[in-house]
Amino acid sequence: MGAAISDIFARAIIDSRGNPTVEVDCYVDGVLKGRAAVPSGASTGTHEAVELRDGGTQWMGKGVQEAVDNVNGPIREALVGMNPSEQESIDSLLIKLDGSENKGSLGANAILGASLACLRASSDGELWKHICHGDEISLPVPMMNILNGGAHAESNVDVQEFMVVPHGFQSFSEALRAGVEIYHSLKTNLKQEGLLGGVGDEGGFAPNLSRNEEGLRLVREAIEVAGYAPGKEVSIALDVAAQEFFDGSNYLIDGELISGANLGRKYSDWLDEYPIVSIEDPFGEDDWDSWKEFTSREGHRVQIVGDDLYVTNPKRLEKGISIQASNAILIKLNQIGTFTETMEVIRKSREAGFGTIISHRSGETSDDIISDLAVGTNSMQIKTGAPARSDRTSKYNQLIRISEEVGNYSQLFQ
Ligand code: 2PG
Ligand code: MG
Repeated sequence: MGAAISDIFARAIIDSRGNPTVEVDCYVDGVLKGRAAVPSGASTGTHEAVELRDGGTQWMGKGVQEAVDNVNGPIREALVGMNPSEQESIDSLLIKLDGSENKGSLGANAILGASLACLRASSDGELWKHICHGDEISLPVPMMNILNGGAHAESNVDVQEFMVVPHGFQSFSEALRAGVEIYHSLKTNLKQEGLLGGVGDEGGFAPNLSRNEEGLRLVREAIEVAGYAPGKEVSIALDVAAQEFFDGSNYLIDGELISGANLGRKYSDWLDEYPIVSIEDPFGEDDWDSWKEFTSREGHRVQIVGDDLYVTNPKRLEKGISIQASNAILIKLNQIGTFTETMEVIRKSREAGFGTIISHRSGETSDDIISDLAVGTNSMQIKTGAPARSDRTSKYNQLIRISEEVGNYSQLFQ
């Protein structure tokens, strides 16, 4: 007789934006062995798996009682008695139990919480070791979002995330230190220019700027002032999240309505001028033609990442691979809803030669599972916000702990 799940229990907790979210506990043979909390997006793709919210007046309509009840009812009933190490069977049972295309019956938030609580319960010791099965691994290069705009900030900046990518280092800890120093130098510079206001949802500063390009200038300057070489040691990554300013035909950026082709040219100008190594969601989630044109023209010199485009969904990814819409994918567990499906998407992306970036959501908890996932799958890149606020630093801090055992640092963008 192997170990058996003896109980599954869910509760509503509060996330980093002050909204309720689902947390699930998994008990094995009467002992609490695994706990997982579910994150939540703001600039969500329409093709994502469904996050069940109660609506109504309580919790501003964002309650998750129904999702919690689904875990404590049908999901618990289905999983009790199973061996927690049978992750694939657990996940396919959860998918079958839900029965819908997009996990809209039980809720992807209910399903993911259960899937990840079982994953944690099945690993004796460090989760990243459990995921990697002894394969060669390295610490991921972090994409650190230090200047926030778009749906994550109350500013006039259209681009959602201006990130620094400290790639030119021998170890994760040196890279992290560079990112932290740049974060502080940006703060000082913004203060001097009278631009320092609040911070956005992911801990980055959220100034009002005359043009989006000003964000690039400020970040490059912050890299220099901190004493690092832009492009050589530290580069820039953007998440444009362009769907947020797409009207179905044109893009409203810098106060002007422009076509996808012209937006692509604007990015090319930025690539000529700034050390940008990665651009995420440069176009809308169904504007495949613009993606394809831009990737064929610029894919040789920049990583082009699909987030809202793919929503970690194997079918959308297949389409993207077949037309070469991008050369990389953002991986978010809650966009698809189970651990097994996420691993499948990572495998498919690798086979196609796509880069993989494991990502947080703008609404987070202290759960640091994405750090273990990034190392365990050897994804080489992680995106998890500013190096500030404990919902973001919990991930960086877990990577510091892992780096005490794993010396290799990602050689990407070298
Ligand atoms: C994104 C994410 C995370 P959200 O667009 O990549 O940074 O934002 O969780 O709001 O979708
Ligand atoms: Mg994104």
